[in-house]
Amino acid sequence: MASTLPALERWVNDVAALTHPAHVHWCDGSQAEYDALVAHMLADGTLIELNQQTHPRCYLHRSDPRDVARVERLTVICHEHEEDAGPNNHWMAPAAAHAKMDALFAGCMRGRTLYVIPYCMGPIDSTLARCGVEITDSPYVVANMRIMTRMGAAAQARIEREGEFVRGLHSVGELDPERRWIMHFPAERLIQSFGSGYGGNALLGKKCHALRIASNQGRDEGWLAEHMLIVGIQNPQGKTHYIAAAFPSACGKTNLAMLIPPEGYRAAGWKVWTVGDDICWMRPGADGRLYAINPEAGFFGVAPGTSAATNPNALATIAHDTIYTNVAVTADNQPWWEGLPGTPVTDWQGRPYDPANGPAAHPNSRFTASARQCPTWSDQAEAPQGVPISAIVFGGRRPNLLPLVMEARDWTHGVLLGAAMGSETTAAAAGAVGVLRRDPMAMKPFCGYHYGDYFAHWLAFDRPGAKLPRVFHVNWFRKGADGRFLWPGFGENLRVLEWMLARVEGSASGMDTPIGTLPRPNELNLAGLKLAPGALDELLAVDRPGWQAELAAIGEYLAGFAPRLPPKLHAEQQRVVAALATPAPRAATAVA
Ligand code: OXD
Ligand code: MN
Repeated sequence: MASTLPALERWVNDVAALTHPAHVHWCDGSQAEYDALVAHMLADGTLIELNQQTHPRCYLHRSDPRDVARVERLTVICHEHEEDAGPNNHWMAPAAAHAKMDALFAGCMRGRTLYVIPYCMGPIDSTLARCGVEITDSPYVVANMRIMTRMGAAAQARIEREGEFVRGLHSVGELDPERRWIMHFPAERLIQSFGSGYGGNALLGKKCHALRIASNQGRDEGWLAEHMLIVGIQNPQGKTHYIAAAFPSACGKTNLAMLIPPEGYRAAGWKVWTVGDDICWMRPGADGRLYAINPEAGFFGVAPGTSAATNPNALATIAHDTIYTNVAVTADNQPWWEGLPGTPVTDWQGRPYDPANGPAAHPNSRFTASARQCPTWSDQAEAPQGVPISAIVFGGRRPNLLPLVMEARDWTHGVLLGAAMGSETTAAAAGAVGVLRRDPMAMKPFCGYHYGDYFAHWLAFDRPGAKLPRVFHVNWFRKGADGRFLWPGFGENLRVLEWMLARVEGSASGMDTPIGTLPRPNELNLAGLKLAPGALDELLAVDRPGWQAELAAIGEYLAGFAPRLPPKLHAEQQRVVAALATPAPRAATAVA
């Protein structure tokens, strides 16, 4: 018997009976097991050794070129009733989905090894953590799961103690895009993924469990599973505030989580601590504050754009013991992507590099590295109780209108700011890039139930005794008339975070406007920063006609969630509409 938990043993046996693997391997998560898997993958070409002098224990995986990103149109939430999945999800009836998946899985592991991966999302001894078991026929998935989760014997022991786990069944199948589905069965706490080896579709602990299934678990149990980084900002007095921030995929979460303070800040003693770069689980503590854990143990980050200038901490993190996927390589066999110095000789598909074929590295090429390798990894990241959150930040890629930063007047307004989030699409998902789409709380691809119910769940945290974080909205991507970014971003974003923390501590008054509280221009520390003339005014301006149109568009978007749209959220949108219709008081000079 491989497990003392009959339900786990039975499920593995049932899956083996359906898929007919040649071998079954229960993963213990040991280094020896990882090394053996890597050796096996090097031998069969799944992994390619990179330059071991410059990048010790780093390997490259080239995926099937038709399998390079999450596929939202094939990602399905199978609630019993379609209304429960909401207009924000693709839906299939559970019985139909099971029939489809059973047919795909039948005999699919013939000649392959079935790996059983027990894992824990979150610190192994945290009551906020939740466990799962992924079954897969991909050794690449096993190796990535070992980096991304607490995987192996300790997780299995917890599962056997608690008797509960999320089940995830994955097979690469034939990697045929026509035979690819990523199905979620929230009521059964079950995931089934077939036909893809790409991270977000195949490392089932990440998006499938920690967001789509966990959002359902969180709703049922009174917590939040969010697409957010968690970062600790330590001021020169030694006080650390933790901030959770939601941005859509490939909008800089990893960079913000590992931010390097500008020189003046460093000299003054500011420090930044990374707790997580992608997912955040939050729950109210006994003192009424929200406490957060990062359920992941590693980073599955977007490589292009990561450089010594943009994110030196990430570069240090991935200098060793890293799996690279779909990057290019240099003549001396180092990993390479757009944004790095040097020249690629081989592109992400293994072809001699030719600019006529497009970028050398795939725009969604990735690195997988243990969070422990990050120079700014927080000593609180393993704290079982989590870290208290002082501020929640929403943001997206908005070339115009949205100011650099604004603060919600209260929690309800904050929920509206999150629900109204929009962003230009990126390469993290298949489809057109650069198109504006609404992406509430950056959860559009990840919320495992009806958005209307999700907004209601958020609103419900505002209850007697709650000491909720302040809520902000930022826009690092605002462009001027010449099409250039108005704000330099990256480390300079700390200037904006400092203002937020001043608001949290009550030392900045801000300026009330109909859309929220903005910094007074003298409240942002701009010492040592060269902004283009007029840039700050533009970054902090409130374009009333533009906002009136935006609020109308938000209202129309939210109406799509009726009849489940919480009346309180509709009323809040109406309140802002009314505020925009009242003439600007003379003091609010930023309002045009
Ligand atoms: C990710 C994503 O991989 O959001 O984190 O796509
Ligand atoms: Mn993400």
